[in-house]
Amino acid sequence: MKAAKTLGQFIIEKQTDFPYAKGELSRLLCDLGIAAKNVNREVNKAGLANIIGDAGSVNIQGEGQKKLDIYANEQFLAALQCGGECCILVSEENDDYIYIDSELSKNAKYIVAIDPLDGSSNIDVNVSVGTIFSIFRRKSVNGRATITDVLQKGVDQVAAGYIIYGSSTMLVYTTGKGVNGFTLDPSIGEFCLSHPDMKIPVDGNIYSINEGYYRHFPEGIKKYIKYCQEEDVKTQRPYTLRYTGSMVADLHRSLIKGGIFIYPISAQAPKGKLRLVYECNPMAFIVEQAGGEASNGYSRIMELAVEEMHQRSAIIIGSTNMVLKAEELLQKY
Ligand code: AHM
Ligand code: MG
Repeated sequence: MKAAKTLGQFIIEKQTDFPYAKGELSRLLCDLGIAAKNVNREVNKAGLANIIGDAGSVNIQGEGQKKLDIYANEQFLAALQCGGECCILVSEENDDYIYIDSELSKNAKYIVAIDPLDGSSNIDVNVSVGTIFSIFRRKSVNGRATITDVLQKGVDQVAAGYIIYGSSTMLVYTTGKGVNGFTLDPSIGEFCLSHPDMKIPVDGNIYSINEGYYRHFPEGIKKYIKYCQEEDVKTQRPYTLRYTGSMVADLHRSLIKGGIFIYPISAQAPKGKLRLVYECNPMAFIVEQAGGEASNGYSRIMELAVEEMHQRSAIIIGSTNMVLKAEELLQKY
């Protein structure tokens, strides 16, 4: 029997896609994989240890932090500090960006933006959660990297990925040459290539949106929801609704089966809820690389100007034909 390729082996093998690569991005991706394994271990024993529930603190977005949000944030920060390839970390859990000041990182070129534990309210009820990461190369050459290095558009990402802590744990990433998925084999403690060259179906029949906020959505989104619910054999409508409250889980399903995920602007969230830098952009990079689309309804997500680290955006993302239809109705009404 042929042994499965591990994440580490795959990353090193793919380094030749970038002829001038010195292995720094490869090492950075491996560091993120190690932190993911630590977080996975804690997520898996959440019910046993005293790590479920609120930490009693609030992050910059005014959201209550879970103990595991903080643990995951510390794990990723520690891995990047030890690795020496990252000069700045931007995290959903920290108001400001963090300089990685270690002797090892004095020549580090990369900036990592991360949502350490997305969908963390689902931890207490054993529903899948995830980690989302985005990687940029700093633009400035000398001195400390600055806020300008941090505020880059999605199109400038050099890599992005997510980890889903689900019925199995998977790491999915892209460096701009397709998307590959790795499943954690707990018996050897390694992520192994299980989903090579992932492609999102062009069409789908699953839609994912928090319909509880229906009354507060823009007219075009209401029209799209009604379109999803209409009977039409040719387009397999009515579509099925699936919404977990974990974007990583909902998008992972869309990537594999086809589908659309929408978090629009609404009366309560006039700029949308999800964060552009460490939620929308990395997911947009992955979905586009798998052949899908990601927009805010009017413009491509990855081309949106980034004015501040914790900026929010509406997002319509998934199978191309579904995204195009939702955009069409949003723009019409
Ligand atoms: P979080 O990063 O604070 O966990 O919030 C992001 C999550 C997404 O994973 C999910 O799609 C969305 O928030 C759910 O929000 P809502 O409960 O408003 O539908
Ligand atoms: Mg999140």
